[in-house]
Amino acid sequence: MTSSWQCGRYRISFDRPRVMGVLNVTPDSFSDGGRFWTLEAALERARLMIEEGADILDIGGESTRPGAPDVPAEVELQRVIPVLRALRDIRVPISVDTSKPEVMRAALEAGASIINDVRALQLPGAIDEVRDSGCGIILMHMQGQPRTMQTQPHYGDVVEEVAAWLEDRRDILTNAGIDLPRIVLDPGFGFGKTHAHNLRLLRGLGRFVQTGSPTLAGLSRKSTLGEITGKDVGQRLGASIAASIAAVEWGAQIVRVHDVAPTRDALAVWSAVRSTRSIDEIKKEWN
Ligand code: HH2
Repeated sequence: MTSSWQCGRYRISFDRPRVMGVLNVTPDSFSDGGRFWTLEAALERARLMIEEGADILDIGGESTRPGAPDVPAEVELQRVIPVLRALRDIRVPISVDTSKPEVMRAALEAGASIINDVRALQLPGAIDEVRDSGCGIILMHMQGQPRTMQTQPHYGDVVEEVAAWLEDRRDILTNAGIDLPRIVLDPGFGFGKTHAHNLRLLRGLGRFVQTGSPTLAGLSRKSTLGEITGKDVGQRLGASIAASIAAVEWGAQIVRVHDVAPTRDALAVWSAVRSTRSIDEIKKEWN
């Protein structure tokens, strides 16, 4: 198992679970669309998440919620690049959530250290954009495309199929000359998956651990949590924390969340319960 992740000038260690804070600079994201839409609001949100202890920020300029329309590259660039430029000097690595090669190039030039691609670098030219940059890469699995992915997702063995697909994508990258320690895998909760598929994947994260690459889990506020609890998207904090804890318990190294501070608190307590180390050591690790 890779015990750290190489992301440009950063090396993220997995001596404890890492919290990736989500910043959607979009009008239509499923849980926070329109809230961090101006540059000022986006920067305020970014600074708050850093203060709360986010290990990584993930900035997105296109919603990938079920049914979301495609956004032209110029629009995505206008949303994401000014935020990146303004955050250039912050002390945490910034990830950009995009599938478009031209956005990847501009984001890396503007200081991003990670490219998070829900399409796993499948668009023509995407691999070339990231290859020589040294950036970290998140390869996520999605069945179909956002517009239609929830219509009728179908798998034989969802865990095996998703993990094997990600291993194949990872092989394509390493054969193209991208070093393994730059790559993180993500089963893509909610991306062409039913609620049952999502739960099966969560219980099956051990299979992703066996790939030897770090695993990221993004369950925060997602509809499966709403289905279980009957809560609207704004009321899913407890459910999201439980999902993050379950994910790290099953082997995820990174959780992608909208609510950084409560997730960190929960993970610190989880670490203390699981570990035989002293509380002082745990506090040092998390504060
Ligand atoms: N989920 C979303 C977006 N990007 N990236 C990865 N690697 N993993 C995920 O699970 C993931 C992701 C969807 O969440 P959000 O960004 O909050 O919503 P939207 O796509 O509507 O902006």
